[in-house]
Amino acid sequence: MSEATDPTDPTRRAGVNGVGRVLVVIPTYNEADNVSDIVGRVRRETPAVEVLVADDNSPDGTGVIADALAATDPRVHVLHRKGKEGLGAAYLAGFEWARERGYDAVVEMDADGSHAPEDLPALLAAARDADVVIGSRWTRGARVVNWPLRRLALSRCGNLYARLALGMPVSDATGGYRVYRRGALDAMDLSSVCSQGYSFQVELSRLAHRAGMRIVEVPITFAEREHGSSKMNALIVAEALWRITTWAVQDRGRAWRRGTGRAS
Ligand SMILES: Nc1nc2c(ncn2[C@@H]2O[C@H](COP(=O)(O)OP(=O)(O)OP(=O)(O)O)[C@@H](O)[C@H]2O)c(=O)[nH]1
Ligand SMILES: [Mg+2]
Repeated sequence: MSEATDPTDPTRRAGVNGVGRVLVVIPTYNEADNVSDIVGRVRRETPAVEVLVADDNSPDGTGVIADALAATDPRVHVLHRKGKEGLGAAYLAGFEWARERGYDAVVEMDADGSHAPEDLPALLAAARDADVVIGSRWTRGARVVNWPLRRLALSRCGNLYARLALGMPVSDATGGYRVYRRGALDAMDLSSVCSQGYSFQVELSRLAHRAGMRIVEVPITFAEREHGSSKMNALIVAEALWRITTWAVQDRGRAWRRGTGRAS
């Protein structure tokens, strides 16, 4: 039995101080130029964590590269999915994989290098006293590097809208660099999640907020990807706008029914 599959192995049980066993889930679609670099950086930066690459059968062979990484490092795992179903579905599958195997916390991280593994120790340190940690681009001390003005504007406006519409005290509700403690995953009704793209992050922020989870934001340095291409498109933005508006209307309806004494 290898170190990574032996539950009695002391180094494996120890995990990250104050947090426990941590699985970093990295969803990939056509990230052949990035996957080795990001997995290597995560493992070097935080040797106590394990990594799960959740690949949607990328035509560029990302899954094959990930398999080669897993073959040489027992703390790297690969979840091969049938085809492209969106970031949200890949994360939910990764969360389920982690829960089935008893991890204490799950990290969300993009494969394209936008989320620096060098920031991970700070996120994990914050997770000792939080249910959810969000690596934030829009909090004091954060930096956004090489992003075109139109992307900056989109992120700022999207976050402002999400915060006002949903009443969440979160500065970067669309950010995808996060830590969820196991208790948070258990408390949030993940079976209700319907987002596929960007709005997945907003939806999970909302679920965590509604479940009364302690959400802490940590400043990160976010950099534009250098290799490969973005999967962001107008449809993903439209989905986010539509869903945030729908949730805001539902929340107000619920508040109104509570105020008038009708059941929600
Ligand atoms: N498994 C899986 N991963 C995906 C899918 N779509 C995007 N990803 C991954 O999700 C992460 C974020 O995707 P990006 O294309 O970088 O999108 P983004 O970060 O929202 O947008 P940019 O800021 O433009 O890069 C990357 O690791 C992608 O490979 C998908 O359908 N399935
Ligand atoms: Mg990206």
